[in-house]
Amino acid sequence: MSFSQDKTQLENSGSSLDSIDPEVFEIINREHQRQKENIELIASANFVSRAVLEATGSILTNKVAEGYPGRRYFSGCENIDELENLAIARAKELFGAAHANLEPYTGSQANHAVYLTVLKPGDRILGMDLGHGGHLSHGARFTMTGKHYDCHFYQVAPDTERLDYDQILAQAKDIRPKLIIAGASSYPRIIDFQRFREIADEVGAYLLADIAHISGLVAAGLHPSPVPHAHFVTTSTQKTMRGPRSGIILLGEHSAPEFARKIDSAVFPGVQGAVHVHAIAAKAVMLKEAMSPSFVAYQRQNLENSRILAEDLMARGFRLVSGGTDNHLMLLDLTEKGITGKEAEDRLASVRITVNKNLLPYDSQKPSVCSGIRIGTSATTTRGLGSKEMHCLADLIDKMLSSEPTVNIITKVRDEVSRLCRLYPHIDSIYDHNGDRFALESQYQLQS
Ligand code: DSN
Repeated sequence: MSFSQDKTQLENSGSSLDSIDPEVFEIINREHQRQKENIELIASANFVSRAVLEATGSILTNKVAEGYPGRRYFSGCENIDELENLAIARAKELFGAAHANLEPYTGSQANHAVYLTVLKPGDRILGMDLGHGGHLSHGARFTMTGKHYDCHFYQVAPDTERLDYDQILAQAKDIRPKLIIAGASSYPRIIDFQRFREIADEVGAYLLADIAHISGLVAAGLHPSPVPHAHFVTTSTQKTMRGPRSGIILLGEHSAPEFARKIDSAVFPGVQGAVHVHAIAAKAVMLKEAMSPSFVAYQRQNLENSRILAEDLMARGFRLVSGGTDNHLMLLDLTEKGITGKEAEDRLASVRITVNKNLLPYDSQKPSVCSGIRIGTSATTTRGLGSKEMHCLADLIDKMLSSEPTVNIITKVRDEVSRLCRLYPHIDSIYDHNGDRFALESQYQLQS
């Protein structure tokens, strides 16, 4: 094929992914179908609005930009500068931050930029143990962080399964880390960031608060904010924030004067190259949505759904790590039910309920098996499921996990999942900016 034929094909292709690449089109359609037919209870999952989806898939993906607004390495960035400045201003306003960097590709990249800002190879980090709720990028030995730095870990207390701040202080005094990381991927309780800062100050460490899971709750004022306390705050944006797969770094008034320029240099050119301009646009839209009263209403319902589901499951004999939840997620210990996390994940998947197996504190199982599962309510709440449906979900989970389900039970649970999915269709979540209600509208149009 000649160059001109190739150009003509590109120009004539219009919007038709189906004609250009039927295989990819078909896979996307199948995934769309899967999302429509499954109850999504993975705690890090969510559904973005049509507006966020449009920004993510926009022509901004064509633009190359490196550096920061007004300081670019390529020309033609006048629109991109305006866009990034808008996103930065919104992030600062929403989180009460003095400085925001919107360029990290992910939450992990944001963490790596913080490490590059304050650490040298071999420096000591104290973060939360992966098996107790921490995150891979906080220093697990097989990761880049684990290989480059001297990583130590605090755990939850054996009796309460909660953070024991006195114990963390004692450990910090012993280890003398240069950086302490507060934040988790599977911790169902409030995190006291002020106390973490006091601990960091006592041992002369910097404090990083990684709020990837709870940033939507923080933005809505439903979890204490780390911005006034931590030297650095990082988050991914696709979980409770309900945005694209990306990251943000925030600095408070107290740390911006010292670290604003350093953190920007650490992101670019320190750990990243060109800006994902389409993701900056999607984050700007996400931030605008998060400023609306409907976002606060959504997060309130998310917390209410989580609380109801947790209480219902406990009433049905499930043991929850730490005895419950304060946020959007919970950890079920399945030891007494006689099944592993892996078996539970598979059993629920067979009736189209999606969860993930999860290590529990002091777990005796290996990570590919686990003794528990993690459940979160962010995605189902976006889809519109409310308190009544949480009672129903507790019943379905109980039927599938409390004993080996019969064929009859599996059929009944599958039917009920289908009914819920039809009742609350896979949606764009469009926010009613005139009121406190979040309204749900039109399905994605991929198949129409
Ligand atoms: N951090 C992982 C999780 O919590 O599921 C993926 O983002």
